[in-house]
Amino acid sequence: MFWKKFFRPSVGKSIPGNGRVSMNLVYDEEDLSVFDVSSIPDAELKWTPSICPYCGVGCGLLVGSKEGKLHKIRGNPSHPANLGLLCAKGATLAQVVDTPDRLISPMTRVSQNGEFMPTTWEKALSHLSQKIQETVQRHGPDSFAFYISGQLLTEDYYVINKLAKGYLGTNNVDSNSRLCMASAAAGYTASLGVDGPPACYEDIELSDCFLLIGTNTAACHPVVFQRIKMRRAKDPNVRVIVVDPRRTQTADLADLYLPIRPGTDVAFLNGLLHVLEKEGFLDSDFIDRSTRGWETLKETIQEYTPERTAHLCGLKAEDIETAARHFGRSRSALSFWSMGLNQSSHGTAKNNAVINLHLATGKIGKPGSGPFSLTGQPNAMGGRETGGLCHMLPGHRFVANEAHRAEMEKFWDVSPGRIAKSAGLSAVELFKSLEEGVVKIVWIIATNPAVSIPNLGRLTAALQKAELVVVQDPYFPTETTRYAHVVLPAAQWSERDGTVTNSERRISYSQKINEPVGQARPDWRIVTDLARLSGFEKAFPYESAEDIFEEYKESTRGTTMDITGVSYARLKDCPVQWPCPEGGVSTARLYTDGKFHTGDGRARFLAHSYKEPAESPSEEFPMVLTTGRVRDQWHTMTRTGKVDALLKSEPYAFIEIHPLDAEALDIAQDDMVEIISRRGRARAPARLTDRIGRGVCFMPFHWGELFGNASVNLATIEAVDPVSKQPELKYCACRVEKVNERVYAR
Ligand SMILES: Nc1nc2c(c(=O)[nH]1)N[C@H]1C(S)=C(S)[C@@H](COP(=O)(O)OP(=O)(O)OC[C@H]3O[C@@H](n4cnc5c(=O)[nH]c(N)nc54)[C@H](O)[C@@H]3O)O[C@H]1N2
Ligand SMILES: Nc1nc2c(c(=O)[nH]1)N[C@H]1C(S)=C(S)[C@@H](COP(=O)(O)OP(=O)(O)OC[C@H]3O[C@@H](n4cnc5c(=O)[nH]c(N)nc54)[C@H](O)[C@@H]3O)O[C@H]1N2
Ligand code: SF4
Ligand SMILES: [Mo]
Repeated sequence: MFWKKFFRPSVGKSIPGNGRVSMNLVYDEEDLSVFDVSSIPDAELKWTPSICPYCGVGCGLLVGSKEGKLHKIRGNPSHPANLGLLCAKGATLAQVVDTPDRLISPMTRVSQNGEFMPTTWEKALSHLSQKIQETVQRHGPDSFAFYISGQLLTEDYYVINKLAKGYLGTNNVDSNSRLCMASAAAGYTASLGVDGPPACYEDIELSDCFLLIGTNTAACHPVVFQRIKMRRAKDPNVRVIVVDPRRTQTADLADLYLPIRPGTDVAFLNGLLHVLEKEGFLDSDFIDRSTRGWETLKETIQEYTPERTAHLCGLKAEDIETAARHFGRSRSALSFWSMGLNQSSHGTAKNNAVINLHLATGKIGKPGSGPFSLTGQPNAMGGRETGGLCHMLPGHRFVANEAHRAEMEKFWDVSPGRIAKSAGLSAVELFKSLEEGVVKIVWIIATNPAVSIPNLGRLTAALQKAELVVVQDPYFPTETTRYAHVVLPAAQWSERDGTVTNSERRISYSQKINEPVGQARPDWRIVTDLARLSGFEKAFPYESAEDIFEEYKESTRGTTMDITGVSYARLKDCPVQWPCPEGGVSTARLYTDGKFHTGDGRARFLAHSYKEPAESPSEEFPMVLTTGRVRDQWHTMTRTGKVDALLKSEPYAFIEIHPLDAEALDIAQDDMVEIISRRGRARAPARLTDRIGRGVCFMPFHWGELFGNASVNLATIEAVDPVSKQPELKYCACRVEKVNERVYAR
């Protein structure tokens, strides 16, 4: 294909197989034409390399455009993340950029019932700047907060953090990554010394065993799943273990599928380690040389016999033994996980428990081995690097660390003591502070909390108490703009340039392809303009995303994620994995020397016992509600919800329930049912399936008020993990009831 010339091959080899799969989860170069909505021949289009703005796989794209309009999307065969493969979401991106609901001008609310009037950028930003300064003066810096997103670019994050933490003096910058990767970040930091998955995608082709726990990889990271699938097809000795309360598309690939009782993963992982120890699969040299804390952990796992673990997790003892043997006997093993572990009131413990398996067997820092959290959003990793959470500063630094604060104060050229000493408000805390009237102004960028936060009824009511809500989004309306006083039109994906870091620590450059719709502006530009209007012209001199990147990368010099060797020019040639210091090379794997960033160089075994989730089923609420995603929709549907090809597979929200539970509740297939929890209720047609365990129901969270009004987050709980502050979106008590309403759909 002629577009191959756009990128120099960077890995020098391609994935075996032709990328075609029976369920059409993933498409290769030629198959992608099924998504073409344009008949313009390829040769007449200009092909520009880009990066998919959806999931953390970080696929490279080639975008075919003509006269500023996008027409076709292909996988970039030379991008090391996907080597030409794409899923349907990436393949239909050309259809989501110029939609009739693009926000084309800043607007201010003019009436109580939600009418907005266009205004100019100048007026909107000077009003905001004035209001923020007044409020900060009157109520202190912590009366202001940014609530941002893993879908921003690294450059956006950096500018927002610098403004808030360095110049306004508040650490109230948190992101939807708090609902997503916070437990993984906290888990890595506690176990290994710093955040960041040690393995890389190439390890998939080198691994003999895959433990997929709490991840529906087939639906949510389809291209990674395809690579796993091809690896397994190639070698009959490869073993795939899937641990999920639902028998998902991912579980269909498993040699061993374990339908775990929701919330019991710590017990399960301790149980695996128990068997690994008893059956002599541990790497005692590695334990002696490279770790601390084994004796305590060894004591903890004693009680997790296969029988007791099986009882706690609702599994068979022999399956737990088999899983441990697959893991232990394999030459190399990768563990993948995502929200099934992270979104829990014990999410950090679950992360530590997976990492323990790899440390105890020495399966880390070696080809084909390692713990490997799958990042949800395209640049959630970039957020973790730039300090995009309320307890962090750029370059893996922490707000609570005096030396780190001093380094950043010097770097940002602000007076000593300017950066506040303690962490700001994390996502759920932020909404509670709005409720209490402590935070008066919230500026929401690239996230749609009026669909995505837990206990939606309570937390969105809190938004109504704010004096000023600013929402910066490419689209209008969204569920969240309903609460806004000011809306700002953001340029999106193809309309701006900058960098993102994917799940394997790989930084890619995403190029601008077309001009922003209307008056939309890149996020970094909007925040820079605001900073300048607020009297910080000198500190915010940026005229391009590259200016910001050059400053930011200098802040990483000498840190565990040093990227001083990275430049836009280098990234345009080939994306690189951090660390990549000046004069250095891209780093595929971390900890290859068995030394960790813990001070003494040893990783930590962290021992946790199984604890019950925040809310247990009761007589009134006897079932467990778990939530998640479907393959062809992205979050709150502001983009994917407008693409016919993507709506075909799942046009409506649904509630999965086991046929025997349904029978007891007199519920038939497609009956309208309601999930009711202590907090609220969500309604959708019932889907009877034995792919879900007894006593559990599942509902996707995509369909908010504007897309069918089936917000499962009206029922979810805002309980959080004590370390990561990540909410328990995967577990709460509920009951399911039939609603006497005819379903006309289907
Ligand atoms: N199609 C699609 N892909 C996406 C996204 C999207 O919206 N749509 N979003 C992206 C983002 S931001 C993220 S964070 C990722 C999320 O990717 P995933 O984490 O793979 O997705 P989820 O569906 O949220 O949850 C994964 C699985 O966890 C299981 N689970 C629930 N409770 C438990 C439990 O207690 N233990 C275990 N072991 N498993 C449990 C659920 O049954 C579910 O199948 O996907 C990314 N990719
Ligand atoms: N029940 C339940 N709830 C969940 C989850 C779950 O598994 N279950 N998962 C949680 C997780 S892991 C996540 S990541 C969140 C995701 O939840 P959200 O972040 O709320 O979901 P999105 O729909 O991705 O919202 C992104 C918003 O940014 C806009 N946008 C897109 N590109 C740009 C841009 O370039 N600039 C700007 N300014 N805006 C842009 C989009 O139009 C959209 O309005 O949901 C969380 N909520
Ligand atoms: S796998 Fe993820 S990054 Fe790749 S095309 Fe699909 S959504 Fe985009
Ligand atoms: Mo996420």
